[in-house]
Parts: sequence; structure tokens; C-alpha cells
Amino acid sequence: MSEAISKRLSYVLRHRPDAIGITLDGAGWASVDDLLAALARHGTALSRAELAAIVGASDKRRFALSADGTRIRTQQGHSVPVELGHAEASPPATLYHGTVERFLASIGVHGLHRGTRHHVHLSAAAETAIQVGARRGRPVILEIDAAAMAADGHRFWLTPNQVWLTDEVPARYIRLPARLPAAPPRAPRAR
Ligand code: HQG
Repeated sequence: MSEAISKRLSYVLRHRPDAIGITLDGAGWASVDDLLAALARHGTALSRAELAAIVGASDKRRFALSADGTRIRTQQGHSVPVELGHAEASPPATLYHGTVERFLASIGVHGLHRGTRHHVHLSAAAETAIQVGARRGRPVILEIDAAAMAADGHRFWLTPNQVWLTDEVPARYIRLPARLPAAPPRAPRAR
């Protein structure tokens, strides 16, 4: 139940606030009162305590409540125009991106693009990238030469929940690591 509500919150706060008739400010914040009233009008009655519990339980700290508890936003992943004001930061030498094999040919030519999101999402930990890639199938982990990107003037931002953001990753900074997750065993061929 709360996972379904969490997904609905992500959708509304990142992509379609208009779907329930609320607005976000320039930094992506919505009024908690407006959000709860709008959700109730659209069939998802939720108390303030239940909302706080969902925010606290989110595995990746997707949501943030303002210090006074009156506003809520998602930390990244928007397609609506917001300026989140995340801190620009100097990245570790290597960052990781999890994807799947079917995207590799295109990524090899075009690099990593942000698609409908505002940024390309990267992580300092390879394990995180494995989880991100696994949403789509057998994960493939790309190593990003973040040190070279930064030296060449690419900018990076770090969200409070430790997602590294950048505008794009040109193909020349992307390396396929040697250690890929093990392939599933092949069925023996009939002779
Ligand atoms: C791929 C979730 C072809 C890219 C996760 C990815 C993350 C290309 C997909 C966060 C490409 C975009 C972000 C190119 C990139 N050609 N495919 N040139 N460039 N791609 O969901 O990084 O649960 O927008 O590899 O956990 O997968 O939403 O980005 O597979 O943190 O909080 O295009 O979303 O967090 O997919 O995931 P996405 P992502 P939440």
C-alpha cells in the first residue's frame, strides 16, 4: 500500500502536479496541506503522520520535508521545470551508471543522455548502479571517468541522498568494466 502511495507521490511531485491540481514552487516544493487535500480529492486519503512515515521509509530518501514540515519535494528525477539548488560538488575519480545491454550500442555512440529527466544520474557506489540497472533487466555497470569530465569542465551536483547528477556523459568518458555480472547458464544445445 505505502509503496503504491510512494509511487503516486513521485509521479505527482516529479512529473504531473497538475494531475491532482497542485503546483510546485521554483525549487520543486509543494504545500503539504495542498498535497494532502488534493490526494484526498483524488481518492488517496492520507494523514500527515502517514505521509511523514512514507517520507521516512523511502529506501533512497526520495522525498524531503521542509524543516518546518509544511512543504514536501522529491530530491531528483523531475521532468517538470524546477531548480532544486543541489550543491555543485567535485566528484570522485570514478562514478557508476547502471543500465542494460540493449542500450549499450546507442550509449556507445551518443553517450549518456538525461532523457526526460533533468540530469543523468550516477552513483559513487557500483552496488547502487547495479540496483538501478536491475530495474530494466540484467544490469550492466558503466564506469564513468568523472575526474576527466570534471577536468574538462563538466559540472556535477550531489543530492542529499547521494545521487550524482550531471548534464550528459559523452561516450569518450564511459568504460565498460571487465567484471560484468555473471551471465545466466546457457541451456545445452541439442545435437
Ligand atoms: C538509458 C531511479 C540509450 C539509461 C533510479 C537508463 C535512479 C540511454 C535510461 C534514477 C542513453 C534512462 C535514474 C542513450 C541513457 N541511448 N539509452 N544515449 N542514455 N540511456 O530512469 O539512470 O526510483 O531516466 O542507461 O534508482 O535508469 O525514480 O534513468 O537506462 O536513481 O527514485 O536510458 O531513477 O530512482 O532511464 O534512473 P531513467 P536511470 P527513483
